[in-house]
Amino acid sequence: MRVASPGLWDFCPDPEDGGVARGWHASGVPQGAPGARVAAVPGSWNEQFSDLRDYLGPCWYSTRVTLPLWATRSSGNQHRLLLRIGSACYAAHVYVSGTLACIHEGGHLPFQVDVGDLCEAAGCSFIVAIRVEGVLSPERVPPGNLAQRAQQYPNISLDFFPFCGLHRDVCLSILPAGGIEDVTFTTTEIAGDGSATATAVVVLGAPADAHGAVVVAALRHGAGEHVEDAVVAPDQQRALLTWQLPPGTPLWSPESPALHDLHVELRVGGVAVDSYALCVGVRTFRVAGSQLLLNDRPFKLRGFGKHEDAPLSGRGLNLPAAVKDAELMRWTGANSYRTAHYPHAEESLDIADRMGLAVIGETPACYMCFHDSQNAIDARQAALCDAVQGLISRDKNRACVIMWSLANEPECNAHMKTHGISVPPPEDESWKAKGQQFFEHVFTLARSLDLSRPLTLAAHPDSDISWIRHSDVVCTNRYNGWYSQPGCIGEGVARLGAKLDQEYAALQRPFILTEFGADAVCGVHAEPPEMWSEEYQRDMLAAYLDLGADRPWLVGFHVWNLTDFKTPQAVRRPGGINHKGVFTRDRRPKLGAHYLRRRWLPELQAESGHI
Ligand code: BDP
Repeated sequence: MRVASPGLWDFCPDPEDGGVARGWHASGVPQGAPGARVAAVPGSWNEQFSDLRDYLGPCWYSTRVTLPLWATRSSGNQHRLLLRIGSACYAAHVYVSGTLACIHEGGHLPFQVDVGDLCEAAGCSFIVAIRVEGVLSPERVPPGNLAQRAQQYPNISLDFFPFCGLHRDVCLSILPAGGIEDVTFTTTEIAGDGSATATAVVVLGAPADAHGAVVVAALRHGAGEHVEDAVVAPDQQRALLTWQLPPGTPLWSPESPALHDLHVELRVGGVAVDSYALCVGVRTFRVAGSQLLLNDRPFKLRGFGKHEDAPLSGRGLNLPAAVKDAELMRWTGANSYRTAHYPHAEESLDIADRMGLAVIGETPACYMCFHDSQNAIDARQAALCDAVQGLISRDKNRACVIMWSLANEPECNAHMKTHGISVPPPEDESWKAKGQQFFEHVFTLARSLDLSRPLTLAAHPDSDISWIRHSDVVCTNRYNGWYSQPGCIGEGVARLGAKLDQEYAALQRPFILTEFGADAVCGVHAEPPEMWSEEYQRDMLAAYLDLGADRPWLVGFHVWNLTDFKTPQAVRRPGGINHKGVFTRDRRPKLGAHYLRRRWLPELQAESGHI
């Protein structure tokens, strides 16, 4: 059940943070209050309101919800009523009818709270009021407002705008008490004859009673159906179901993204009391030596890093933009992308599952740094661990998600200097050891949650090798020919090739270039090519892609970026835009996009058997 989302909410900035004192948490934002207006949800307030473009402080959203009678407990139903918020950037205080239901920190991931009792007390109709703020702080992930000012505004070293607001849908879901709490579907093996083994672990919200329960799960694709069941013994809460699927079972891959409907039913005393349905793919993905294997066949990634960013909606869910971006990726012949630099909307993953785009799912840990107080580092580690848990539990059943990226470009001192942040003297190398401990903890957590996907972090060239060693696949972001060796693509790429060869010799595992590219201001041309022209961007992409020719361990190329995107204001960002997109922010192709299509589309067509 949707709660006025997508829709218009009463909205008001609250720079003095006096909303609770004024009673807005109980009565909602009054229409006549100074600054009060309506705001679109989902959406970023920074794109909707000129006076709030750079405002990151507290704002209030409120709406009245009226439940149908059958959804209240007074109807005799003992169900749970969960209020689910898809993404609030960065932190939210959620009030139901004036009572604080929950406080949540961290954007880009859903959180939910059982509001059954609060709603029961309030009756059928009540106010949901949410105070959202995106204040930058060294203790948040990503960090901002570090003691040293970044040379950009707002004061964050990130290269993407810190959009704020209710960015995804707000829903109420009604669940039976003690029903199906969680399902984890995994393909464990694909044998040489094409048969496959898959499992589902089903967890109940409460232990089964003295008579036990039965879980029945059907896996369907077209006319094929495979039904398994498992008994949940009294007092137990879990069931394990295993399918032996015959040869010929359709597998998920970018060239043939077969999905199966998984329908799970919980029966107590022979009566169905709950059911849950989701789409899954039968597929395996793993590292073998220096190769990636999808369904036990070598797989190479062609694609992009991309943001959630569009005019007007900002970082808010924009379904037409999500569909368009997937279409544009396919138009170039791409088969994959990375959700830089935070988890993207579930709807985007629905599209990727269905269209066959393999996804590297990234946490919001962009530019983690280790030069400030241990308290701040610990706070960021705790916030990142929450995000890792939230991300894996949200996306673990996605066929499209092949790998988790636990961070992007953790900061090393050399990198921080480029952001204008002063760093400890070179002899102080304590940041390396602090980073190593930090990543050891985070990678161990991720491995305890999901052993079926490789782990990585998208490294900066100067990231310490002790951090990178935690990765099953080395992902590395490189800008030779742009930030280093500017104007000299040939020299830059030659140096990069030599450096990558050394790194591979030390690390001996698959490498992916998760970022490379050049800013091209759409419409700027130059012959011979020079920086900021479309020709320079095109030539740089071509030279990087050529690096793969004699390096079989270089198994992926993700161009930075699919589209131009909004950034903080900085001298290197004309118009507050990063121009490394091969499409503009309004999704028009530059020369680089046409080049990629010429190079990649034949590969995609050959893989799909279309030529
Ligand atoms: C990389 C970052 C990315 C930036 C990119 C750039 O990972 O967020 O947008 O550089 O400078 O360092 O364009």
